[in-house]
Amino acid sequence: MNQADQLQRTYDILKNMDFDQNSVDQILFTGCGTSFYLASSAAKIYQSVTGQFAAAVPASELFLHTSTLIVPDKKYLIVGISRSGTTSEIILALDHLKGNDNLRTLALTCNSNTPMAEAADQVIALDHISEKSVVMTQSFTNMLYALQLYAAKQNNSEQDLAQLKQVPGIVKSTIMDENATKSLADDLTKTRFIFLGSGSYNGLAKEATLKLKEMTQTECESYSSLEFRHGPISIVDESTAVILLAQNETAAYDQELVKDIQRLGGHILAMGPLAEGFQADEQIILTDEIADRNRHAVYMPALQLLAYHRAIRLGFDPDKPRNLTQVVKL
Ligand code: F1P
Repeated sequence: MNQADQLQRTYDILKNMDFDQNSVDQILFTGCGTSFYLASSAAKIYQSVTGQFAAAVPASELFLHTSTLIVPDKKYLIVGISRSGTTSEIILALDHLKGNDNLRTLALTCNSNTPMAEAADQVIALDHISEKSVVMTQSFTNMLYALQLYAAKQNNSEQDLAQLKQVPGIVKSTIMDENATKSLADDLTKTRFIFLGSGSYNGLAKEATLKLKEMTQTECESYSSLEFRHGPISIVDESTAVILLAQNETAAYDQELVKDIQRLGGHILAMGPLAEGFQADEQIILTDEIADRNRHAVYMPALQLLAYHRAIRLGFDPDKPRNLTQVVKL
């Protein structure tokens, strides 16, 4: 619930940082688990803001399958993301790539006193985020926001920076509205959850899925929104809840998708800058005063709270997911 204040501190840190221009052929964003889902959104945001090739890859792939990702003679920036800075795979990946003159590294972490931060050429340190929970919540939102500010700075995009500056205030005014997430979380007739988001919002849909899985051990899935119609839609019935991360860019298709799912008995919670008259079972209407590419952090608290309320409703301790520790080590 204190994400708005933390986002403001993240803004102040990024505002005062200078970055080298990236004269590289490709940027690879990498991390594990939540930090990998963050990487997948961040890569798409970075590419759409700067026009420079960017992709995301799980940190393990960088040392297990290097030749599928890194081509000799091309220049790369590796952006390593890790709340703890100590997850085994991210350290192994950076160690494995050390000594390659075509590579530079940028670390994004909530703990700058770590081997990952020491190994990187430059560090974005969000040490004000000291989450005690196993499950990542505000660390995800803040690291995502930091990478959006980074992309806008790299592109000298005053308009994006001005819009991103509004994000902490928008989160502050929307975070207390828990009605839609709580009523869905409390509805025990819904036993199957699907999260849909496309483009840079697909990483958010995957992260929302992981939150629900970690906090409640519910089997749930995520898809790129329209992909859901190509097969997975066959599982929809009255026990299915679909959470759609809508955007202005996808508006022409979002309403039809909702209708298709409702026709099959599915229950829809739509979130985003929904136009007047948009129909869904439940709605969380988010501002359209900032562009799709800058609005991501505003969706996150509601998605995290859905998992939190569901965990409480089911009698689980959301801070103690089964089979998971705060840092996963090999
Ligand atoms: C990432 C991670 C999370 C997971 C759990 C343990 O760690 O594996 O994905 O949900 O919170 O940590 P990190 O590399 O970002 O510290």
